[in-house]
Amino acid sequence: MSFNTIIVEKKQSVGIITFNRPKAMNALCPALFAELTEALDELESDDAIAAIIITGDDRAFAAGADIGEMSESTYQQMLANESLSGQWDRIALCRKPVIAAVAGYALGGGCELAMSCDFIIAADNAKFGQPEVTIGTMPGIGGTQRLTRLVGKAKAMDMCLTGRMMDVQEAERAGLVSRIEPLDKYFEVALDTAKQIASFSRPVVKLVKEAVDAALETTLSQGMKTERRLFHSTFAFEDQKEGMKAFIEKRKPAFKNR
Ligand code: DAK
Repeated sequence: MSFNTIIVEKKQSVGIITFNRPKAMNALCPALFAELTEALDELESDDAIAAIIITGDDRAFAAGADIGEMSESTYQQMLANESLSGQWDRIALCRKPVIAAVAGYALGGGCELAMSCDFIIAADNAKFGQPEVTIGTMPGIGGTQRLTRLVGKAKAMDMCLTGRMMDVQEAERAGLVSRIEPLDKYFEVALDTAKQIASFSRPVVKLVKEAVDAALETTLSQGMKTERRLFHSTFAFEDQKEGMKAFIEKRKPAFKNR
């Protein structure tokens, strides 16, 4: 796969997408959204890939939409672009686990893309924010919705209304980030984590992801029912038999993804 705004690599069973517009702090131009979508389509359909990492560079995961490209857009154009909404939500629609490995700035659309991953492993220099209000607009691809679900109303309002950034410690305390790692290690940790997830039974991983996602979409009692049914269905997999048998026999399981 060859792209201009991203780099796509495969390391064992992990697909890695790296934003590659370093001069513009990985600002998200339309070409990048299109390439990100194409890369995710390809990685999702590749049976050799079991988990995906999305990352940027040490200075920026992504500093938001490309303001230069967006500045002269009209209401009519924005509305017409709604047909591209599948691109902006492509990460969230991915059925394979997606980890955001974030260093530096994750602002505006950058923060929104990181939040649409399954979880965020961040470097100790990471900063998160929804600064759109400071440039006369507002979040448009999930900032007011995902951030509120992740960190609660008080912090989401604070960030969206003032545009202030959260440093990584605050982001971890608030529940936006799952782990903080030193800048020279965060990617390695994300890769090891993706490999660990990839070593488990793929259909089981898929159900786990589906169940956790359901928690944000439904009531507690409905979510509990969904979880119970998905739990029951793991007993239809050979991998459940193998996993438990391996535990009893004190050996590593050999999952077959079925
Ligand atoms: N767009 C374009 N260029 C950007 C950029 C951005 N968002 N962020 C940084 N750059 C460029 C700068 O212009 C500069 O370029 P040169 O001058 O060197 O050519 C270079 O990156 C380095 O930036 P700075 O010189 O500003 O570096 P600093 O270290 O001083 O500051 C910063 C770093 C990240 C704090 C600062 O650059 C900054 O505040 N950037 C803008 C952050 C921001 O406001 N982001 C939100 C953008 S709005 C949607 C799709 C997407 C979105 C919404 C809807 N749909 C399609 C529905 C998303 C919207 C947004 O994200």
